Amino acid sequence: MRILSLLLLLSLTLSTIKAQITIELEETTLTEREVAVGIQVPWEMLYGPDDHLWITEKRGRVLRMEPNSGVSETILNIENLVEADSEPGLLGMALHPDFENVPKVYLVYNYIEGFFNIKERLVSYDWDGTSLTNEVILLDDIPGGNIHNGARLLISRDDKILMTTGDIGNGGLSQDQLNINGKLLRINLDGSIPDDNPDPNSYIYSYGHRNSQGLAYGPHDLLYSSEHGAQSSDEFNIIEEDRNYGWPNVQGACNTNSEINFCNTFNVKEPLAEWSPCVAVNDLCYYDHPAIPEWQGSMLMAVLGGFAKLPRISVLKLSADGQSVESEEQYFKNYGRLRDICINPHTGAIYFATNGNSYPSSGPNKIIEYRNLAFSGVNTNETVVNDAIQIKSNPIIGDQLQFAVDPIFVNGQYHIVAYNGYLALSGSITNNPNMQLNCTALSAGSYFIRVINDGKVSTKSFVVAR
Ligand SMILES: [Ca+2]
Ligand SMILES: [Ca+2]
Repeated sequence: MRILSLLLLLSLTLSTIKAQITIELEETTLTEREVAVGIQVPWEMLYGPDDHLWITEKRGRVLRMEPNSGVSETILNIENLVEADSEPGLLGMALHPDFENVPKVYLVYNYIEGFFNIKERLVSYDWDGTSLTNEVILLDDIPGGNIHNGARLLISRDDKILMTTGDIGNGGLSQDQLNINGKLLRINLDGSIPDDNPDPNSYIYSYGHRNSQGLAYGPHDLLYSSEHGAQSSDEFNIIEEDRNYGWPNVQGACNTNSEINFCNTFNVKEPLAEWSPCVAVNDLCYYDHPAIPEWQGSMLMAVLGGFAKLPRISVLKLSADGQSVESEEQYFKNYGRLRDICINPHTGAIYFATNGNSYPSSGPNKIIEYRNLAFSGVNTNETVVNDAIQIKSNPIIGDQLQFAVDPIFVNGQYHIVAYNGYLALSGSITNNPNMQLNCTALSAGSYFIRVINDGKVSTKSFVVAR
């Protein structure tokens, strides 16, 4: 009987341990939670200002998932439109920067035209609170291929759509200024060409790319991209307007005789870091949230594994000026291929999407969360106070952000966090519950204020519309 009790206790203990997988950073413990399983190859995953995860499934669906329960609804099914064999599919997604007032969703997918001619298009849909409706084609007839279709989307700080295109297996296209493959495109939200593009008659913003599938802003509003190399030289770049990134003449750094010649002639921008053999670098997300201090100021990069078979999340610690990578730490190597990552702006938790152990994904594909429970109020004495922050004139149009806090937060701290997770502003609440901040540094988009004082915490969302 005593042995039975011991065995029962042991099995209970083991099951408790299994339920609480953790990793230890220097001072922070991150706890795993399986949010959802069975996604049919998640490609893009965003944390929306509606506090839901927005996920594209490569086969042609968009899911909207409640991140605590993992319950999701299919809000768009265009499997009949989407070509999803091999690398093509429903791929990139971005939400309008003022989503609460302009609930538009931008998507990129591949389709078949004529006799198995693969194409790619950029479209917008309207979110009506239940589903995505009213497809509008913004950019059509982009040449696609069985491989290298780019398709990562990001809305720029000045409200343009940034879209990567791949070389579709034909490297010569990347240096051809008359072809939009192998490029980073800059597009107005209505699909027209911005008149301040390098060439006002072209969507092309930068060129010489092979197949870039990671785009994110980092410190000082620098724009970063990841890019798949051929067999070697996966790249991590800073994107500058009208610059040449070398492909197919240059792979990675300019370090062979022919590369050095080409780089000098065509002013090639070299990567900050490169990986050989290729590890298949993918989604990027800048981490500057106070929840995980060890990772602040780092770019998180989802890595599929590639030839090297080394899937992981790479934490790329950036220098203070953002111009170099100081170190790389690797985490989460035992989940198979990792395609995408996003950040919960409230808790600082990260979510990553797994893509199985083999291409294009045998599954099971999961959404996994890692969170510092000590930050978010769990296991601490932090008390959440509701309705303790008032924001004047939300959405914010001018350059002043005015908010009032309950007097219990006077002498506390405030953090203003963007909905993609980066810490935009922070400071002290001194003596006066009425705060007025210069917010010219905040670009259009969704944010929230988090105030904390003496074990009490409160948050409030707002929008900057410019
Ligand atoms: Ca390059
Ligand atoms: Ca090289």
